[in-house]
Amino acid sequence: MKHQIFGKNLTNLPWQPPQDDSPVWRYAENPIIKRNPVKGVARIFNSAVVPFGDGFAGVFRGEKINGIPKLYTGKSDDGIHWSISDEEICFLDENGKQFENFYSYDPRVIPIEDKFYVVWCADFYGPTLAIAETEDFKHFERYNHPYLPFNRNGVLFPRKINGKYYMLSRPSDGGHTSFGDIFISESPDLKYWGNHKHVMSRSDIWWQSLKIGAGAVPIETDVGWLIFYHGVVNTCNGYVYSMGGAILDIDQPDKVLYRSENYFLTPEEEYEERGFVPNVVFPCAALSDAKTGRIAIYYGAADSYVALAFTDVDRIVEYIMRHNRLR
Ligand code: BMA
Repeated sequence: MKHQIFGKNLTNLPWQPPQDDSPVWRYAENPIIKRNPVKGVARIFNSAVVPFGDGFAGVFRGEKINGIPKLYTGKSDDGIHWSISDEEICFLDENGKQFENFYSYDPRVIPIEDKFYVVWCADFYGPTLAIAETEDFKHFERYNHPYLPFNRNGVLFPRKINGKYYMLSRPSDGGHTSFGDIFISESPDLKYWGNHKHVMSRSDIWWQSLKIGAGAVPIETDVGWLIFYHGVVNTCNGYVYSMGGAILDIDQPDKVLYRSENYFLTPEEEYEERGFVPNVVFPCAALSDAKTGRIAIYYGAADSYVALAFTDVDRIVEYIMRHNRLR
């Protein structure tokens, strides 16, 4: 390997070798979670998974049959076949009282030291970021509203940087936001956030010209933090969501070192082009194996399914550098 991932080995990472020289390639058996996966849940998509015990665990966005999105846990031995709980996650506040809200969606799960942190979009006089911690995917302690409305697409870095926690996010409006850049905020304790900085703007490149939002947990590499994010273009038939990537400076993660002008995936398969909301590829998680450099990306497809895609550190880092265009 020319490039290196700094992280844990994950020998049971889901994997299929590439068939061509695409920067990212889809799992042949996609989608891995189909419609009506659990009683009372019509669709699971935009969900996040992590290594847990000998297998994997995740937090899933389940759109209930009344149309309200809520979060559900899931377990898997291989990262591909998932057993999803039919009970919504019950979040407790720091005094042990139930802390729920009207809706919850687009979770990311970030392992930091010996805990897992869930960041998602919840209702607080409009959509904004919520944070909870868990060690066992059974008990979840939710922090009192860490962000003001409106904000979405919050993703924590998987370790402290210069002694602080960092979060990427995308300030928005209360609806189907028609603008948006990626910002970064820092915190001493994950509860109080400040020292906000701008990281990346939407671009004049068409696929990411309307808005962008952080997706998977950043992966630490020898070149910098590798991020997979979504970019949106507005067309005469509505928004189209694609996946792209960039590399941020290791010690100053508000600095973009490289950014691919090309998308890695755009809606092309039936399960991406057709669904509850057509033409959506929405990454929310990435698992990596430091030993082999392999990366598995989980993304929501057409607001209807969970799908899986792969790349490896050499291929994706080289691709981003070769197609670098910062604006
Ligand atoms: C965004 C979010 C995502 C969704 C996307 C496309 O605003 O709500 O959850 O996947 O729209 O509908």
